[in-house]
Amino acid sequence: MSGSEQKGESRPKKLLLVGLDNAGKSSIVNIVVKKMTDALTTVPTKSVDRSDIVILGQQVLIHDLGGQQKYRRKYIEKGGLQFFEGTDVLIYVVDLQDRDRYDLALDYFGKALASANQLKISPKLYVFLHKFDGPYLEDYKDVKTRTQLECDALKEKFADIAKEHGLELEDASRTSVKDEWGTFAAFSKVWMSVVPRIESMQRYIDKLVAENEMIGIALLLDQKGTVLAKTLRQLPGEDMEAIVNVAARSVILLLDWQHTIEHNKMDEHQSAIVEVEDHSIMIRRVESGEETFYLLLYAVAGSYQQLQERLGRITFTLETII
Ligand SMILES: Nc1nc2c(ncn2[C@@H]2O[C@H](COP(=O)(O)OP(=O)(O)O)[C@@H](O)[C@H]2O)c(=O)[nH]1
Ligand SMILES: [Mg+2]
Repeated sequence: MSGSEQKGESRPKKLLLVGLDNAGKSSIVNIVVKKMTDALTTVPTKSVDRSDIVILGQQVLIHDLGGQQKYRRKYIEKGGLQFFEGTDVLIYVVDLQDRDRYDLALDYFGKALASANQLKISPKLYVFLHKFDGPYLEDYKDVKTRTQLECDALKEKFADIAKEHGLELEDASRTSVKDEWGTFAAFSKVWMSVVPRIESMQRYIDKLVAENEMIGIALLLDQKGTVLAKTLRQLPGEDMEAIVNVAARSVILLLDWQHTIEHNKMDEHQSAIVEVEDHSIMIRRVESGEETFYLLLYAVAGSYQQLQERLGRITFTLETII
């Protein structure tokens, strides 16, 4: 047995964001950390530079590797290898709107993978095709511009470079700071790979929404208000993303309410309906062993009463899964 993989020891996982300068790495980290954790604070987010978060007891370190030329040289030259050491997940961010530097971006990706090869590590690889917004998005939607084809070709090039280095791309997602939940969703695949429990949670709430027409949104949060999983039903004419934001913010109310109201005031169903900005959101406590989670549901049809009746069964299953 190898000594490097000690059982029961949960060493911190290292996520490395790599990409040229200005690609959007810091912006992505800010969004993800904010979406995961800052539903907790009513104070607007200060520019977070947090790179150390704990998800379900697993410590995750997020390192953002500067992409300016002088640093790029430093990272890939001998001696700079320590930046890649111990990387569990490498997220490569490329600016879709910076077409002039696609080749440079691909080149840097190849060099980063060469460093991984040299260290004999095989991090999970994700590519974020970032800044998928504004004029680029307009072009993308317009078939005549062939931007979609160009985007697919770029993705293929990343996949090919990965293969050349004996690695495989787990996923390539289009992301934008203008779609915060979309960026969060792209990142949730990354969380799943470092914290496998999240995957079963996500699968469960996907199923929950798929099987219950009245549920428009389901979010699963931990006790600190960290969003662990999210599913939403796309409904024409409804801005579901906006409601997700409202729902996530209802956690603030939840925690206030926890502080002011005794636990036993929660009704026998262990649930409560919170009114936030014209929307009713149902929050249900889920106990699993020593841990407490919260399931947030937003009903688009039917009543919460109907939903509540089903919830006993739903949360029971959830408790056994997580
Ligand atoms: N249009 C657009 N601009 C973005 C996006 N993400 C970041 N930016 C801008 O790109 C610039 C560089 O972002 P930053 O996160 O500092 O990049 P980094 O150097 O890779 O860390 C900043 O001016 C951001 O506001 C995006 O999704 N869309
Ligand atoms: Mg930066």
